[in-house]
Amino acid sequence: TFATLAASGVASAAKPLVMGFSQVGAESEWRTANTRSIKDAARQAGVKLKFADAQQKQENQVKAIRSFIAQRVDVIAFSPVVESGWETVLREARNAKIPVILTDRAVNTADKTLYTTFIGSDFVEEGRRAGRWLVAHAAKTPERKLNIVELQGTVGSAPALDRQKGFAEAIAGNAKLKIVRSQTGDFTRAKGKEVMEAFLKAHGKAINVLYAHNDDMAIGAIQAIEEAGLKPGKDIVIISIDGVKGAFEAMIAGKLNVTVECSPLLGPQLMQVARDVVAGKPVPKRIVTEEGVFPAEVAAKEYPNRKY
Ligand code: GYE
Repeated sequence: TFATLAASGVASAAKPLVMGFSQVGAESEWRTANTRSIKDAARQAGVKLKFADAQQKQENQVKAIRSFIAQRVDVIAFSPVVESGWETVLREARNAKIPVILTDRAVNTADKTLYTTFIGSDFVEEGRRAGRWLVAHAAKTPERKLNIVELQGTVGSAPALDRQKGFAEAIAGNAKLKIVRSQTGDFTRAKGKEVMEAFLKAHGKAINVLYAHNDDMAIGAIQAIEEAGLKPGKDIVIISIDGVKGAFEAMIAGKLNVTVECSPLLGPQLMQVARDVVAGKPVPKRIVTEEGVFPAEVAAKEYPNRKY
């Protein structure tokens, strides 16, 4: 197993643990906070971090992982941009006896022994939370039908697939709620705005609800909605995910209705788990982040407590 293999190569007190980390990119406020958390936690834990930004491209991540293997780092951690296509490179890491920790996003390899553990959120549950909020909201509105448009995250990424699934599950069977359009905005503000403009062109005032897989796309869409002469948060109810400061600001301004929290502050946990893995200690296969739901009504009160 990794544990026994890794134990033989345990970093001595004099030699700091070396971690290669391949980050998705810098596509959102969430990601910026995640990168900061990882870098700060590494510094505090005395971990030597080799950090590579993949600019949302799987091929760049594969290259980075291969370079970490060539450099013989103690542990590799990464946040996979998409779920599939990792078997080959993960086998190379295993052959080199370097343990791999997944953070934030999951892979869908059949062989679960290709990585040691996965630290991150339950994205399906986040989608359900968003859907449940809408079901409760819909029960209080007089309209007979609510048309929903969905801004999806990066195609093939775990959070896009899971947030779509959880939301669909939570609204299924509610005759009032219907998704009329669903398209990717790649988790960025610019794309969120662009795709929302297209949604508005096609459906205009018929759109009642926007479900965005992250806050940044919602913030981009808010601009598009305002430019179309409509009131975000009122004419179109907006639900998003992450809980970044920008979302709280939008809620305080009355332009966003609710954000479902997804914590990017995974750094301290990652460093602890990396130490345990390299020391040969057993670690759980799945470590789930704890998070909540923040409707606009509590935004002003919660804002000062937000850490990202
Ligand atoms: O929600 C989004 C970011 O993987 C959970 O990636 C992460 C997502 C997050 O771009 O803002």
